[in-house]
Amino acid sequence: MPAPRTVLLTGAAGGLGTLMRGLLPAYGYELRLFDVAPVQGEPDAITADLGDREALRAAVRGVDAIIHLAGISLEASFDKILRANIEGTYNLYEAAREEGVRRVVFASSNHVIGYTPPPAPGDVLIPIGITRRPDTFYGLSKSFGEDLAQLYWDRHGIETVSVRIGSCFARPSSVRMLSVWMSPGDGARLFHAALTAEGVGHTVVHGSSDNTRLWWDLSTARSLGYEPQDDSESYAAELIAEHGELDPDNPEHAHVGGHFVTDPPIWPR
Ligand code: NAI
Ligand code: 15L
Repeated sequence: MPAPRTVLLTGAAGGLGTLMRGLLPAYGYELRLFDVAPVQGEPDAITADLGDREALRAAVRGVDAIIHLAGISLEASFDKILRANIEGTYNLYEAAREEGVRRVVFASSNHVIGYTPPPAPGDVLIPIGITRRPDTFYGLSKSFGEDLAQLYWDRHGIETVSVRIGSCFARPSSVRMLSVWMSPGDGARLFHAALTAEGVGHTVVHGSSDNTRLWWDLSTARSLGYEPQDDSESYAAELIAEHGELDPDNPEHAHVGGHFVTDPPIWPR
């Protein structure tokens, strides 16, 4: 596969999309931007909903690869998740198939395995193949996205790297994030590896920095060529002084999904 150059970035107006708009061009990518919200300072960005199949098809036409970040990024009602994350991701893969795009990087989430307990210090890290235990309709939609990616690889030969992102923000803001944080710089390194690694088929990876308190195994991500450079530990003293250590008897702390596990479900539909 020739190295991709033109990349469609969906969700370009969001937090992660904004970080990646700043970082990915340094790797030589030309980004085409897509979001239902206007992208500030980017008059050429495509403003459309993932439900608009014609707009999506035009958006993917001619790109070498897609980084799919668009969607609802937190828990929401099932109907909203269904439209944006489940149908929206299906629409994206259909557009990729129709237009011959061969590589997708899918923003999956740690909430696919949110009910998993964190490993105790010294225990084996959580492997990528652990049974999925979504903690929300949101996590369930990311699990669907991973299965959709597998189907489009097996049936249509579209390759995907599904990145189960921990927390990708400028800096960690909770003690939990000391374990799951992915620095923006490491996020860009991982997306670049996911765009360029050869023969990925459908590969699922955990997405984090090389944190001292890491909960999951990054070896699958490393096998793509990802070499994380950052560690959240430099924020540990400050965050622990403010919030205290995680308490394994607190249900929010006893699962990797954190408050997603304990927040009340969002009803009605
Ligand atoms: P965000 O909520 O800031 O950005 C999501 C973007 O998607 C928004 O700009 C929104 O307008 C757009 N969007 C939502 N529904 C849409 C639709 N129907 N059509 C077109 N655009 C739509 O979220 P963030 O933090 O930037 O996350 C980006 C992606 O990465 C999301 O898919 C999220 O689930 C995933 N992710 C992010 C993590 C993080 O730490 N930031 C962790 C795990 C996963
Ligand atoms: C996610 O999947 C969310 O999109 C993000 O906003 C964070 O909440 C992150 O997970 C997390 O678990 O910290």
